[in-house]
Amino acid sequence: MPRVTAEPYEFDFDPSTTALVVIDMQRDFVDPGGFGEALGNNVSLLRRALEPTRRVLAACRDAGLLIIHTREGHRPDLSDCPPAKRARGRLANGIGDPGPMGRILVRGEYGHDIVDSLQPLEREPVVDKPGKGAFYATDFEHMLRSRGIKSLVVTGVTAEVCVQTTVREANDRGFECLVLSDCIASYFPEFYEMTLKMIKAQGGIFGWVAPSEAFLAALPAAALA
Ligand code: TIU
Repeated sequence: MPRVTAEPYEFDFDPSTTALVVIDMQRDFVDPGGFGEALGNNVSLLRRALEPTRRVLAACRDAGLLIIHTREGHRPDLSDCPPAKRARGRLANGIGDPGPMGRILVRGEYGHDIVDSLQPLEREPVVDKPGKGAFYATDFEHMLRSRGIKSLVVTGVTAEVCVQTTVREANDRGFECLVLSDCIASYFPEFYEMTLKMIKAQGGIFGWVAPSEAFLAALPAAALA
């Protein structure tokens, strides 16, 4: 079984029961001129994760791993957006309002979609989620269970919000999560660092952490081809 040199100890995984999860790499969070930047965030901190994630995505495609992408957002009528979520932040332009790249966090809008460099292939499922976690109010868990998935290799943004929420949800459901340290990112450097520390603390309370290089070194080429 492939073994990744990871923290707090080695991460063993079977490629046939492992999925790559790419969380919310959406234009509105990551691209210059999007919602995230309009809120005053420095998107370059998020963009650091793009190229390592692109390499991991390519390698997982070659290896034949299941790849699932997620997007945070809502139906155009906002019927799946809790009023509390919409009100939070007292934003002049918040969820559902016109933004620099279309209506903010609304499905079908340009800004809601995934960045060009990480666009899903036709065969790769995309989970549209109304919350921060990928499991809440989606068919994500059903897809993983249907495919016999036991382990998740986790990438995406932001570290402390959608990545952590998803990893915590996955952990409680019995999935083993390896978080790739250079493939997640936050607008807040201290939140990024603390996310990695939290996940691997106490003997891996939520999972494992490794740089993508360590995962790629362990991933057999064409594992499932
Ligand atoms: N995808 C995700 O993390 N959604 C957020 O709202 N993140 C923030 O950091 N705000």
